[in-house]
Amino acid sequence: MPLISRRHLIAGMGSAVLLTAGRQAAAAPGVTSIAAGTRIIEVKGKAAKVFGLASEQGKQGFTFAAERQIRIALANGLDEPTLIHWHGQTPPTEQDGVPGLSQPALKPGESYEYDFTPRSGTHWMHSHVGLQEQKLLAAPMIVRDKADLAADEQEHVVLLHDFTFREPQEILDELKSGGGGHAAHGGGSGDMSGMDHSKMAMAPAMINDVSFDAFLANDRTLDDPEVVRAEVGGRVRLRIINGAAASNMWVDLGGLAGELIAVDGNAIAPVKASLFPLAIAQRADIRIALPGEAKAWPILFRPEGTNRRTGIVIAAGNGEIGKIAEEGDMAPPLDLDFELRLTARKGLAPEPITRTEMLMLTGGDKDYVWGFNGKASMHDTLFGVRLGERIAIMMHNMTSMAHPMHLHGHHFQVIGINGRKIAGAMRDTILVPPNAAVTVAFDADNPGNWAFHCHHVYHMNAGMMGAVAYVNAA
Ligand SMILES: [Cu+2]
Repeated sequence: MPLISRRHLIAGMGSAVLLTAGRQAAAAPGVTSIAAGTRIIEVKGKAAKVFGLASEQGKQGFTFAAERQIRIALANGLDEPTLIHWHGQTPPTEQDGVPGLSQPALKPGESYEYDFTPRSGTHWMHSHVGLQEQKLLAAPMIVRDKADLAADEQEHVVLLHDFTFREPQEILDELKSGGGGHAAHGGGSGDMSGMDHSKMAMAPAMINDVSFDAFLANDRTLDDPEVVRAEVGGRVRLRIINGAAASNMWVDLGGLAGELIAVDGNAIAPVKASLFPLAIAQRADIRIALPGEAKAWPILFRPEGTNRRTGIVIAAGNGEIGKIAEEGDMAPPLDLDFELRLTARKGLAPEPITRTEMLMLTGGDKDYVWGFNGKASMHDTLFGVRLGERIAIMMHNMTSMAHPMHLHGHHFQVIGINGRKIAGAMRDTILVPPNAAVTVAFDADNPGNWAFHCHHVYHMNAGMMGAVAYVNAA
């Protein structure tokens, strides 16, 4: 490895990774190195030590061209075990990065090489160990296909986070001890005043069970937002990733209109709007044709159930950038109205469903135990499937909180929302709001043991995670 890139790595990652960097030097040509390490960011004028996933160039995350095989050398530069899941990718099961299902976590200083065929789209990678995601152990993983490369547009990736200065374990302990979700619920993060009550579910819903110190867009808050310089009248494609641990958000283009062209890395029939729901772990590719004037437009990301927000600024020409307030209108809870409007560009092939599995999403009582069908899980098998089957999963949320449900190793089509049949989007994560019933279908074409879980990191660590296991028996 040339000295210059090592220097970048040192600058980007701190000395903890230096040892690992030396080892990475031996990586074969064509292998992309990525190191889990610590880094310092500034949040509201205070230094915060967080985790990160830096490439050799010191950049967080990476971009691939779809045509080439991915070879990734992951190095653990942390002083604790970690393992990274390639969210949205469909590698062989042993490369999926889930301890207990695919491979053991990497100990400090250990490396592992991954080697799989990439799936194009806006994806990301994040730790699947404990609560590390809350400490920002996540980064974009963009795979561009031929059409992306040919498009006459400026691309910009935005990774969203919710941020706390507290130790995530302390938050989980508090949630588990002091009256469940309500413990951390004071302080207004779930304040319903000013809410659009027509959007409320039948049961009293809880929107947020954790209060955050800040919300970040590419690690920055609105007092110092990232500014994306664009051409007057130009075209911009935002690849937005909700990497928050526990916050569903709205993407608010303000005075601009955009076209949602892909969700979770899958093309859809474009939908024009200014406000788009983006649940935890979901991705949205939004194409914006900028008006023909030199002006700066804030793009806001608004966590549901709060008046807080984060954002970036798209500045066309010499458009002047004004100060943007960090508080605004109360954002209503996400619902599935928008989801009903989405249609996959390429859905599942017409084929009968082999079997429908029913899953009740349950829990969230005072003990803060979450799970399926009344039982907390972690790596337990929820149901078995056989290679070649078309499986439908009908989820019914019996709890008072929304759950962004993620299936590993597959992309599913949303085929039913509250009893209404649709040929919806292909996704890997779907939000199931309180009282809602959502049905998804997928083809069992990737043998293994696959995690199926709520992507709210505290719910997941409190039992709302299980496995879909391939079985051979006839
Ligand atoms: Cu959940």
